[in-house]
Amino acid sequence: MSEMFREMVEFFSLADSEKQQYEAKSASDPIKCGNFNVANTSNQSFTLWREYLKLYVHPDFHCPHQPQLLRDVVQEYTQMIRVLTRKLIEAVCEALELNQRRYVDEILKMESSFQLFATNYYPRCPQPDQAIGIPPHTDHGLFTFLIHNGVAGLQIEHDGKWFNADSPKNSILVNAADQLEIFTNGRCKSVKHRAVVNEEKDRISIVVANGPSGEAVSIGGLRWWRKMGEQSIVQ
Ligand SMILES: O=C(O)CCC(=O)C(=O)O
Repeated sequence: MSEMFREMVEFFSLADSEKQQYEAKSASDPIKCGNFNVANTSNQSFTLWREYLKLYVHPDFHCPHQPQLLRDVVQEYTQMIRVLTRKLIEAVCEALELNQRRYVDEILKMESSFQLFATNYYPRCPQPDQAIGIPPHTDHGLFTFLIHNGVAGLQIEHDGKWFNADSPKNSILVNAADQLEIFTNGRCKSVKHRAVVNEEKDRISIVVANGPSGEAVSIGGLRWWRKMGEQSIVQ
């Protein structure tokens, strides 16, 4: 993990001219970075205090050429996360007493699953109450895996209140995401979260979002589960 954070620091320390080539032009760019802007939702405006890099890493792998070791560490880490994701899907099926575990992996076409790697750099902020790292949202995909450099900042919403998610350094925090909620017919709830900033320490988080394949036919599970005779999850 320390190698990963070293590479992220190196990326964010590159000259602006180097990073500019990856500046986000469209949401679907396979490599994009950006920084410090304003995000508007229907009823709120947020000042974002962060720099980010986002990469589509599977089924096709995209990565900047600099820093030199970035490619290798991202490839190795995301490959391991894909293995973990498939194991977690199996565990969810087991917990829900689904007998069709094999088919779930097939129907989601996990062999060619969609995977996004993102890293966020939140420098210390002189007025943390006037800005946010990332506004409240839920993630696309099935599971999101998050690690950080030992500085707290992630908050999770529960019953309309925000709680600090103080996961220890060197641990991986796993969030349920939107497609898992759909796929489990609401049994696993997609977690609403946000990142706050602080005035004392720089924070870096690394997030890997894992979805089914873009080729998978609608995982709106109900019809499929009915066909498979899994009444327990349908009800
Ligand atoms: O930095 C964090 O703790 C949260 C990151 C996050 O929610 C995201 O990248 O979508």
